[in-house]
Amino acid sequence: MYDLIINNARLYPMSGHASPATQTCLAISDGRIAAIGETGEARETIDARHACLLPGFIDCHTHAVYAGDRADEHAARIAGASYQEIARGGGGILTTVRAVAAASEQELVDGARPRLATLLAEGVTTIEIKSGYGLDTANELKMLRVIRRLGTELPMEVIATFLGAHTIPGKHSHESYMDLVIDEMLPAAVAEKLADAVDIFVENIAFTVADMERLFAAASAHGLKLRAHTEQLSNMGASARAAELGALSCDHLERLDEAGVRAMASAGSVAVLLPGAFYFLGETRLPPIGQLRKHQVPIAVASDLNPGSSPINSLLTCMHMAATLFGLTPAEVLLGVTRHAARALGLDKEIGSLEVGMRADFCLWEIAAPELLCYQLGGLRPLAVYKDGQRVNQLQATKG
Ligand code: DI6
Ligand code: FE
Repeated sequence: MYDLIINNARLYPMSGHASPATQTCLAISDGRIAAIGETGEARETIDARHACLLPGFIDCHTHAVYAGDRADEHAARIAGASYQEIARGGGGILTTVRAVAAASEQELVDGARPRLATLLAEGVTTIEIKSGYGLDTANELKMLRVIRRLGTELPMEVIATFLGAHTIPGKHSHESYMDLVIDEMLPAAVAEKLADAVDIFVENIAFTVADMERLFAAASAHGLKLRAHTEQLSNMGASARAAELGALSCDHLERLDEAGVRAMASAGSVAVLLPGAFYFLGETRLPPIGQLRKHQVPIAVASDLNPGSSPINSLLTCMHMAATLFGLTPAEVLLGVTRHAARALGLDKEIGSLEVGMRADFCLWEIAAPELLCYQLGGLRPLAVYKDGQRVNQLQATKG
């Protein structure tokens, strides 16, 4: 006796490719996929009426916990200032750091909850959220606790990434800040089990490749997964080194060169592309999509939701941008928010595709084909969202 059977679905398992399966039913027990293509007895049976059934989407790179906004900096950039100029002048990330310091844990939870609920309503069942607007031990831990609380308050999987190395607060030298991150913040986060991974912003306005090597050595010793923001604004050779050191993903990558692509390919590191930041910062240089394809680097797509470079509370919008701005095929985009996004989180045995034994995180979409999700901008919502086999949305369907 299964817990749930979904019949008459057009199944898109996203295991290896983005094509539909020949089977039309999915059986669920104990929150996991128990069978594909076999019917039987179940406590509940649902007729999907030929809706498309896809894995729940995974937004594998966000900064969704923050306070305040940066609309004035947006206006300054429209008037000609660059993101780097604003950052060097004490604005940018530091503007949000001040707002987060002034906010309580409860205020941060209350601010982030509707952002996550909006993503959930779009079919996002797993979200990764980074700290990085604390930049001192108390505030980094506060952010990480907020991220953990969101995971208990919402029916979503929330993955916490420690990004203490986001930028250098004014009162610190480069070295003294890295000492604080590695010797104080990281062990404290580990002691409270507040982080699943570490990340670092390797950039000419932030941290060096040598800083990343130090952080990764310490984080690996604590058993954390490794991620890195690399080659977004300048080419520092950081992706190649991150991949060699075992980073699950390198993210942004507009300035990645072929040597970096090769290193990522041989290490199996995922290229996480963030078209929302490309769009919002008015970037013109594209990530090297052709080379990523040529060397078969798995590509993921995420929202980068944050108040400075991607104030875009919609993974579907970023999926559309990945197709229209980056030229990814709809199949690449769909794998980028399912299987490859799971791999960027090190969770591809659990989520991101529909295979027997994996978690029953999936959505029903009343659309002609999943390609519609990269084609139509706005107005698309899944008919039903299931997390661990439980229905977690109660929304009206929107037909594409
Ligand atoms: N790269 C980004 O695009 C975000 N962080 C990062 O390392 C921007 C964060 C911000 O501007 O608040
Ligand atoms: Fe980011």
